Amino acid sequence: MGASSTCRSCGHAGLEPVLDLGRTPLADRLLTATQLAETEPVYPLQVAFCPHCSLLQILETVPPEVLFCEDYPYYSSFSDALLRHSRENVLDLIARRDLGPRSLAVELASNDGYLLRNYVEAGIPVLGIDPAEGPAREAEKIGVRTLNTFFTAELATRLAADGRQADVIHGNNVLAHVADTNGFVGGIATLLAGSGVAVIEVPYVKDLIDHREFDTIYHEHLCYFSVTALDHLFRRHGLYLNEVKRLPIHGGSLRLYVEKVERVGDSVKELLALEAAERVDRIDFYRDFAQRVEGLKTELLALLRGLKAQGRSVAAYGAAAKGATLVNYVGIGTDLVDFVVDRNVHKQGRYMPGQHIPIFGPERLLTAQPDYVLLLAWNFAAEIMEQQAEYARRGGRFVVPVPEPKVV
Ligand code: JHZ
Repeated sequence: MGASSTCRSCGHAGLEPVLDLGRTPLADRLLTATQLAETEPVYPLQVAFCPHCSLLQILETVPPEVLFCEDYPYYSSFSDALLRHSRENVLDLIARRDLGPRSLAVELASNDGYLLRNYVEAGIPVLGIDPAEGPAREAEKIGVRTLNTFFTAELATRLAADGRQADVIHGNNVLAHVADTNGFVGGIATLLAGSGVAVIEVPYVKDLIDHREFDTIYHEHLCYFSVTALDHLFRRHGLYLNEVKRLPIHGGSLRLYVEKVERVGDSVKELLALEAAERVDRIDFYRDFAQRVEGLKTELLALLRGLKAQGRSVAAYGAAAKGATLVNYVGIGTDLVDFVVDRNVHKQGRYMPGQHIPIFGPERLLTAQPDYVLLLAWNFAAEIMEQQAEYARRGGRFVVPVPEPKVV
């Protein structure tokens, strides 16, 4: 663990620096009141590009046990949009792949069972795998059988040896989180049945760069994928990226359909061509990113300071991991934002890392009625603004920070 100087995917040694976000605390390490007095661990957050396989990545690897095991506060089921998105994905796959009671659907990083529950409802056997204790317990409660552990190449070998190969393997927002990228993808190849499909979602690096989504960079996210980088990665393990869809979720994601048989479709060819045309596979594409991120910081600070100078009160919505990067990099403390609200009960009563902004339930927006709410979970802006219609009706306004800070 610690800092690496070689590419996480291909091992190339000449990584090119792209962005340095300084030393930041861990994004999901929300503090209890007693922890406020303790020194918080901080880690360097530097982003670099591999000119050999095109993978954008951070250099620091924080041990996964520190990031994901005990007290991991992220529970997928608090977003209705994510639940809908996952359900549609599953129903589509059941129909397309003709899945039934003799099939097996496995999810890597199954969290609280938000996705696999849809297979359980349809009578299709499932296995969830997730190292986070709290979410795994919730999954079991709703009937989603879950192994509370990390998915590794060894675990894949054991499951396959037990005759448990999967017809579908889901992996949503997990590939970027694993330190042993090749071990993980090799494990997918082992666990996947010959005719099976791995359906993997990752945030898309082109959206990150195009829309200045720098706040999605934190220590949990080790890699930021392009189709070009993914194609290299899967081929190394005898897997083929045959179909890809661009999705709006999380600020712009890719859904990848990966199989053992090579039949690369137009969707993949088109995105590979687009990336080549826009030079996503070259350092050029990333060169001015640091400067554009710096620009966003200046604009957002000016906006918030301006509101404060006019005597306006500001709160924030979403104790999201990305919110931690945003408040720490931009330097937003309780001088600018009074409190954060979040529907996730496991986050309420805690404090944002680094800036120590207190977290409450969303009802606080109506009792305190701040003049503005900074949307730290801007990726769910539509869902949140709809829920907060009453706050808006009473005159409240929202500030969206990304891609350019604006009041809506
Ligand atoms: P959210 C998550 O990151 C988790 P985060 C993870 N790190 C990852 O990889 C990315 O997604 C892709 C709350 N909320 O999911 C819930 C409400 O309170 O955008 C969350 O705490 N009310 C694995 O943490 C937060 O906002 C609502 O109506 O950056 C959103 O966090 C909704 C919709 C959300 O991302």
